[in-house]
Amino acid sequence: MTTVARQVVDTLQELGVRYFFGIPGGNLTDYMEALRRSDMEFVLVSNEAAGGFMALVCGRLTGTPGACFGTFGPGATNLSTGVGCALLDRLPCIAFTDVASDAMLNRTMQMNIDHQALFAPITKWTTRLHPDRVRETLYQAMHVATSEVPGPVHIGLPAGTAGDPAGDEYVQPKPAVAPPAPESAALDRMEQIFREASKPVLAVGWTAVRAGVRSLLLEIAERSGAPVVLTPMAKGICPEDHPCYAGVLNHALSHQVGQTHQQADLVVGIGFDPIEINYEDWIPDVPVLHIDTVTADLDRDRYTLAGDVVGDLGAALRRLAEADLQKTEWDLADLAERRRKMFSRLEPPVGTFGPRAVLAGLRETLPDNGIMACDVGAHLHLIGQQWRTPEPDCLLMTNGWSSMGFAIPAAIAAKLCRPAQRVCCVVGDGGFLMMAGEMATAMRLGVHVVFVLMTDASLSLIRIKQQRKSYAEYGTPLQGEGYESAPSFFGVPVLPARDEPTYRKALKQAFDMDAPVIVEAFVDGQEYDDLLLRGNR
Ligand SMILES: Cc1ncc(C[n+]2csc(CCOP(=O)(O)OP(=O)(O)O)c2C)c(N)n1
Ligand SMILES: [Mg+2]
Repeated sequence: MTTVARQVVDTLQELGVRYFFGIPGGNLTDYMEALRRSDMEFVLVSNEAAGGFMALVCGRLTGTPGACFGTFGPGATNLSTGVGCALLDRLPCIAFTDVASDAMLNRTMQMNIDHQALFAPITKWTTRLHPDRVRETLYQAMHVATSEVPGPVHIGLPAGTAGDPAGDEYVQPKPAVAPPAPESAALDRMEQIFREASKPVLAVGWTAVRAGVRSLLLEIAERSGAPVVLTPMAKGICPEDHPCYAGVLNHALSHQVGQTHQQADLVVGIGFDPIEINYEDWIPDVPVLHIDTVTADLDRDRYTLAGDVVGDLGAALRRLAEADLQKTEWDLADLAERRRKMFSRLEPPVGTFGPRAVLAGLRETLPDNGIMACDVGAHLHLIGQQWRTPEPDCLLMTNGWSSMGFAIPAAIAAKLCRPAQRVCCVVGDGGFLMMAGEMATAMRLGVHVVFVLMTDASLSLIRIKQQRKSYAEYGTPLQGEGYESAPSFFGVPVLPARDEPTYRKALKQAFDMDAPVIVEAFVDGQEYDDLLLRGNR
């Protein structure tokens, strides 16, 4: 006889889940004991939101999500911040919470709220575990979470059932389903529309990264000579020095990227997921050809949807790559000049130590296969355009959910998943305050992550927005009277840097260590003001 708790852990392990992140309530102890005896690892976090972020980063980097957990009520609401991230960043995640027993479900009970209602709008599927259907439920959960479009699932663990006998079950795992091939009429039309355009621009999004279509995409771009613009989460799918590379939408200097896409006579969305930026926010007044696993989300009163190719992205792009494509009318020498101008503005001016210098120093120190996780704020907008990204897995960001606090847990999880690779994190001082407790987690795990803390004493992204409306800086400065930086957080040492040579030395020292370390870069956030939030056109 096996118990429900052991059956849950055995089944997760069979499905390839390696980590279970969370903060226990009393009901979880049976599960934790089962985890202790398994090859999986229970990772205690400081806030359940971090556990959610970590679980989805495991999904991103290994294809198999981690599991995460929060107890009743407040544990579940904390966890929901990570779970929502998995939904809007399209990543698999298996979330568990404690839920009331059948008898107490509709009674008044300490910490008790309706978790099914809480998780319904932020998951692909939410359910309650039944002792007779443990395997069936977990197989279904993994199937739903990993099938396109991937996302989170939630399973409530009814109180008092962990030690019950699990039922005998004769069920098989259900593999993820791949999207079907697009309809052939849609493919014919796609090819015709593409051939008829004289200046198509390829707008590549996050779905293209998941679909692994990098080489097909580059082949189409090279054969047609069409420029490529990327959403931030698609960074790395087209190298920054590629002759067709035009830049990233909606981040630093995106108005300069607009000098290219505003010339287009057709926008070809390739795995373009509007969760990062809507078509209407940047496209010129031209038709859209949308190629994705889901149908186009476009204001059809204002814009023409010339083609909507829904299904397997690889199949659609193969059709284009195999077509007899003519060179389009783009002048790639002009494009190269615009690219050069944009990147030269992103170089740190000599003798300054601002956000650009911090990123440039880190990029030079981090090997090409190193992973950088970044948080949300002004620094992210700069990273989006400035950071050279050799391949998509080397940069972890949230630009669908866009939650501050993502980067620190993301970097810790990345190091757990890819121990042989260098891992660092760029986080603003606001985001750091949100997740400072996870320094204790990093220390306990002993993971070598270099946390680069960008201290500009402000919620800079919001400060810039205040300034654009001529409002006062109110509620955005982070350091009041008596504020002091710390020499260490929970044992993680802080190497402070106020100038370039000290910073470079600190980075070297940090990467030479074998334990978590913070490099705190004190910078003037004014440098962002000219570079960010300049629009897309
Ligand atoms: C959880 C959450 N709360 C609030 C926001 C809104 N927000 C976006 S950026 C930002 C400022 C971030 O400040 P900091 O971490 O210091 O980064 P900086 O902008 O200074 O680079 C805020 C408050 C958010 N995205 N996520
Ligand atoms: Mg800041």
